[in-house]
Formats: sequence, structure tokens, C-alpha cells
Amino acid sequence: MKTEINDMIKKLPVLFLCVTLTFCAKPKEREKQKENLDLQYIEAAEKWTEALPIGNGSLGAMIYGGVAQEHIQFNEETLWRGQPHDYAHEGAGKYLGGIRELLTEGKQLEAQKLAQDHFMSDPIKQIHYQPFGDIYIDFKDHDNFKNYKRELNLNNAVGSVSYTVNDVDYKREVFSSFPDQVIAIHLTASKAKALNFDLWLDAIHEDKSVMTTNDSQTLVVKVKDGVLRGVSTLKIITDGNIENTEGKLQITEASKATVYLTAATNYIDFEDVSGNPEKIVPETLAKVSNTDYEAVKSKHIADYQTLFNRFEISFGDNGKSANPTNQRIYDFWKDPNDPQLVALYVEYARYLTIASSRPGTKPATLQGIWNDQLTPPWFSSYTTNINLEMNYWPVEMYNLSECHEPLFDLIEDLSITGAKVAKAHYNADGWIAHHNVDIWRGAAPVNASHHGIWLGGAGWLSTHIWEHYLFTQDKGFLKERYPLIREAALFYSQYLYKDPQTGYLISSPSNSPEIGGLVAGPTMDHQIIRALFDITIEAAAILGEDTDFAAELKTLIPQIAPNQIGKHGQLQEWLEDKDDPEVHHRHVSHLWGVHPWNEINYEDTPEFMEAAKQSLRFRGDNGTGWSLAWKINFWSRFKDGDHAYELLHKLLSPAEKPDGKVGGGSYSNLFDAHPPFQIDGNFGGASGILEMLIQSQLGKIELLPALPQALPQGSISGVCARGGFELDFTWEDSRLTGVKVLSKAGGKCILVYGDKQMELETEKGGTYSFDGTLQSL
Ligand code: FUC
Repeated sequence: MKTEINDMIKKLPVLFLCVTLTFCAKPKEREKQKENLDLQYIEAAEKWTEALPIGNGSLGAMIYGGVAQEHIQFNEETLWRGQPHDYAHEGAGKYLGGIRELLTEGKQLEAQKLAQDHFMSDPIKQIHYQPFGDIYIDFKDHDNFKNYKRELNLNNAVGSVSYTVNDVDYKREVFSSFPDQVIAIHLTASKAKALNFDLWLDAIHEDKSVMTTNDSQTLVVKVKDGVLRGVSTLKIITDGNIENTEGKLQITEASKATVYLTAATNYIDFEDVSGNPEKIVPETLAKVSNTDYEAVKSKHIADYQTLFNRFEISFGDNGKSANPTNQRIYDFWKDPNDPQLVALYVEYARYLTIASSRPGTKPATLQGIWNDQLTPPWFSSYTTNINLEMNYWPVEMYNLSECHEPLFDLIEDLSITGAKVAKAHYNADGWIAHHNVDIWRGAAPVNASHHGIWLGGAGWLSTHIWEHYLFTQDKGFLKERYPLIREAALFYSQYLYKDPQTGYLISSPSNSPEIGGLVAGPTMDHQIIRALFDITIEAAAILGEDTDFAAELKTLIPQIAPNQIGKHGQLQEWLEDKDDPEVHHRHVSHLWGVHPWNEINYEDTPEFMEAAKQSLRFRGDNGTGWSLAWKINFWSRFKDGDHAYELLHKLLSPAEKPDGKVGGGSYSNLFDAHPPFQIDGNFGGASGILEMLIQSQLGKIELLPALPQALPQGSISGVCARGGFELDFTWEDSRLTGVKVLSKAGGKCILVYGDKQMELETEKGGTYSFDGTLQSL
């Protein structure tokens, strides 16, 4: 008895501590549920899109996981072709009036020609993001192996490869550390001195050199047609012997070895290339090279988990999560009944955000930070007529708000280069960006006039600043970045053109991305400009600034060409009623007002909602990866979760099907396939899944607005809503069972579930719990 009491007493403080911790736990301290969050394979990667990505925002790598030879292809985000350059075309503005007149007269081809000859970026093309280098590790006599496993663990952002040769277990771990700015590779063998390998660096650049010392190698690359050079050094620490043999580090009789690699370029910003990678690289390595591997790993995991562990999502696990990821993608195509894969897709997008977009880094490109080609698809740059923004759709919702910052820094750069373009091309103040941007922050219209002259860039990007404010309620942030919004609005206020035919203010010349050529007055632009004017007015009022300018914008809004319903019952894509229901183009730009924006919604404009749905039906259910992803978001806003899930089914199906068909879907490493690989679909798809579960665009938080039948049970926690709220909620049998709201900023919170609505005044830091009928607990 005494012992039992003693035991109880011993346990008491522990129990008490647990209770206290649970009660006090802020969402960021939440322990991550141990759901299987591994991407896992029983074979090495053969293709790049089978390799597994790691990244710390700037330093990324793709791990192939070969047995006889490991190949780790790596990138550093500032290695691009080209040089500081002002792409504005001096004198272009002289032709603006002529282009507009030709469009008004219906002479589209002449307008496009005039624009092509005199109005385009100088030069007409932007430039490419570059791969950096390759790490190779050759293992002797490892051809006969068993128990092979290759994994990427999303819980700690560590990739690993393990297998057995002659009863010796070999293991590699690879990660990219944000705190230490290195890629770390750790190799072990279960038997002493069994580790023997050659290690070296290489690159596919023509201009490259490799220098080897006792325990390190340095790769220097120079880009073609440009001023940037990259320096990368790896250093090995091992209990075995190291020899420099024919330019390779030969390691023999080791039990363990750690390789640290870092890389840098001379890029400082879009105007300055005076950086000194020869100094940065050894300094970075010196800080880490005497540190024990386990310490570097722990620091990496702790840093990563401060971001990753804020959020959890689960739809249950029907046992398929034990299967290799490539098999799961294939099985999902046959039968989309693997709810855990849907949760994994969201968590993977969060992983990719953290890996490609950390404060202080550049935003995620079309491929994040991962690229192995000297001439990658679409330059692996920033396409702003959908792709760049899509990369950031889920970032606030899935609780990675600070990872949004690189986008705001890019907007800051564009406000400088885009101001020159505004002057040179439109004789206007403020700033503008067209459909493509590169690391030199080119903002002028590129490629061809029929799609390059698209005027939505500055407006759409600026809405991200407002969204960040809505989610965080951070007025300091709004004050700091508000000038970007105001200067974009200033541009449009001067650029809008009174259509001689309709009398409306229209956007001309422009384009409905990337369909129908150069036109006067595409619907999307007007939606974007209205949204921008609205948020400028609201932000100015919050900050107590720019009263006169806000009043001017208020008078402009009703003059802008409105949304219109056409003869097929569709939302018109253009000023004229000329939509062709047979055209199944991947872009669905005129539905911008449904998602990501909200001027078209069931409450205020149900008839436009129906028309938009009609347009989406005409466009059909096929598309490139990002197009499928956008359609998931649309169908969620249309509150048709089952239709949204049909699109998700396509997005989560193999990009390369066994029947030889290649289409929008997922590669075996779960990278989105346009095809080719584009990361936007990963982020857009995750956003679409979240939009099925929670929407907050109309000043209310709607729970399970578009829950598909395929996801009847689940839980989500740490998901964010506009107004500064963070929510945890659960559902069973397709019905809400409970919800908890954390109010980060105080103020009114309106919760909606089905036909129930609940309104409460919250206090900053307060938490509020409800049952499935929204009754307070
Ligand atoms: C736009 C899209 C293409 C592709 C490219 C990067 O031009 O129309 O589908 O995603 O961006």
C-alpha cells in the first residue's frame, strides 16, 4: 500500500505538469500528432522527378538515393543568368494611344503588331534560373543489397536512405539546415570500418572548376551569358582515412562520416552583384565544421519544427499510408480512397513552403528552388498571371505567415523597376508588373504582345499584402507595406482608359491570360483593379492616410466595366459577349473574382456566382497541374466539395500513367506536374483542400463549407482565418463535432456551419470552444 501511495505521489507532479501544459499550450507549442508523414520508396530515384527535395529557403537539393552511387543535385537560389538590367523600353509610351485606338477599332492583329514592334520589354526575353552543382558518392561493392528504403520525413525535414550489404547496415541522412546554412550528409555503417566511398563535386556548367584539399572540395561555376559566379565547398569529417585521389576524396575504413556543403554567389540584390562568395562560403563552413553532427541535426529539427508543428491535419488512415508513395499515387488514380494521402499532400505543401520560402530568401519560383537544367521550362522564374500568386495561396491559412515575406520583398523590388516601366510604357506614376518577373526584377511586357501585355501583375501581387494583414491583423506591417498598395493603385488610377464604345473605364491594352490575344477590357483586370482600389481605401482608412486619394478611388470604382453575364449564361471573359463554350483553356482568369478574390459570392452576387459556375463547366475538368488546382479552389467556393474532390483526384494521379498518357497530376515525389514540374499545383492543391474545410473571405468563418463525401471524418488544428483567428475543429460522419477558436487580435468573430451562425466578441489571446452545433462549451 505504502509503495502504491509513494508511486502515486511520485506520479502526481508529472500528472499535474501534463495537465498544466495541455491547458496552457499555445498552438505553436502543440505536439505534432504522429501520423505517418513520410514520403517513402523501396527503390532509388532514376529521374529527377523521383528524387526527394530538401531545402532551407535558399539552399536546396534533390536526393536520388542510389546504392552504388548517390547523386545529390543542388541549387542556391540566387544563381541566375543575366545581370542587373532595366527592362523598361524607353519611348514605348508613345505607342500606347495608337495601340488602344486599333483595339477600339477591332484591329487586334494590327494592335498586336504595333505593340510587338514598339511596346515590349528590352530585351524581349527575361533570363533563366540555373542549377548549381552535383554531389556524387560512389560506394564500392554495394551492388548486391537488400532492405532498401528511401524516405523523406516531413516531421523533421530529414531525407534518408538505408540498405544492407553483406549483413552490414548502411544509412545516409541528408537535410538542409536554415540555422547553419549548410546541407548536411551523414553516412554510417553498422560495422566498424565498413564505410568506403569516393566523394566529389561536379556541375553541368561549361565554365566550372573543382579544387580539392585534404578534406574538402570547392566548386566554382560561372553562368553563361551573365555576371554571376557561384562558389560551393564541401568538407568531410570522418573517423576513417581520407585521400585525395584524382580529384576525388577517397574515404576508406570509416564507420561514420559527415559532409557539410554550403554555396553562395555574388548576387546581393537586383542592382548589386558585388557579393563575395569566396569569403562567405568558408566563413559559413568554419562555423559548423567543428560541430558534432547530432548537434547540427538537432538545431535543424528544432528550427524546422517551430514552423511545421503549428498545424495538423488528419482525415484518418485506412492503412494505405504504409505503402510506397509512388504506389499510393497510382492506387489513388484507380480508387481515390486514401484519405491520409490527402492530408500528406497538404503537409507536403507546408514542407515545400518552409523549404523554399523563408524570411530573407527569394520567393518560390515556378520550381520552388529546385532546378537541374541550364534552360529550365519557362526559365524557372516567376510567372505572375497565376503561378507566383498560387505559390502563396495557402501560406496564411496553413500557419506559415512569415514564409509569405519573400513575396513582399519581391513586390518592394518591383515597385522600383515597375515604376520605370509605368513611366516609360504608360506615362503613369506608381508601378506596374506584367506577366513575368525574373531575379533582375524585370517588370516590362515580355515574349509576345498577345500575352505579355497583361496588366494585372501589380494589382494581384498587392492583394497579398492585404491578405497578410487580414490574417495577422498586424497594423505595423500594413503601415510598412501600404505604400506598395497605394503606388499600384496610383498607377491604375492613371492607366484606366475610358472606352469610347461603352463609356466604362477599362484596362487597355491587356489580355485575359493567355487566351484571346491582346484586347481592350478583359474581365479579370477589372476585378483586380476594383479589389485593389477597395483595399487601398480600407487600408488608408485604417492607417488614417491618403483621404483625398481614397475619395478619388471611390469615384472611379463604379465607372470600371462591371462583371457581365453573356448569352450562354456564362460570366463574360471579355467586354464583348464572345466566350466560346467549346474552348477548354487551362486559364480561368475571369473567375478571379470568385477565387482568390471574393467580389463574386453567394451572399452578394448569387447570379454572378451561377454565371461563373457556368463558365467553369464550359472550361471542363481537365487541365495542367495548376489549372486543376485552381479548379479545386473554385468548386470549393461554389460549395461543391464532391466536384472539388474529382479535381483533386486528377491532381493526385500519376503524371505519367501506365497507358502512356501524360497530363496534369503528380510525379512520384509528389511534385506537381504541369507537366513538366511546376510547384504551383502543390500549393494551389493544398489551398483547395483547405478551402473545402474552412473559408473566411466574407468577414465570417465558415466551417466545412465544401466537405466532400470522400472525407467524412477528420480534424484540423492551427488553421488560420482572416480576422486574426486560429482554429482547431473536428468532424465525424461528415458533421462538425467541435471547434475551438483562438483570437490573436480580439474583435468580432462570426462562425458559420451550415445554416447555423454564431457571433461573439473575442478578447485578444482568448480561446473559445463550441460543440458541433456551435453551442458554447
Ligand atoms: C503560364 C501558363 C503556363 C505555364 C507558365 C509557366 O504562362 O499559361 O501554363 O504555367 O505560365
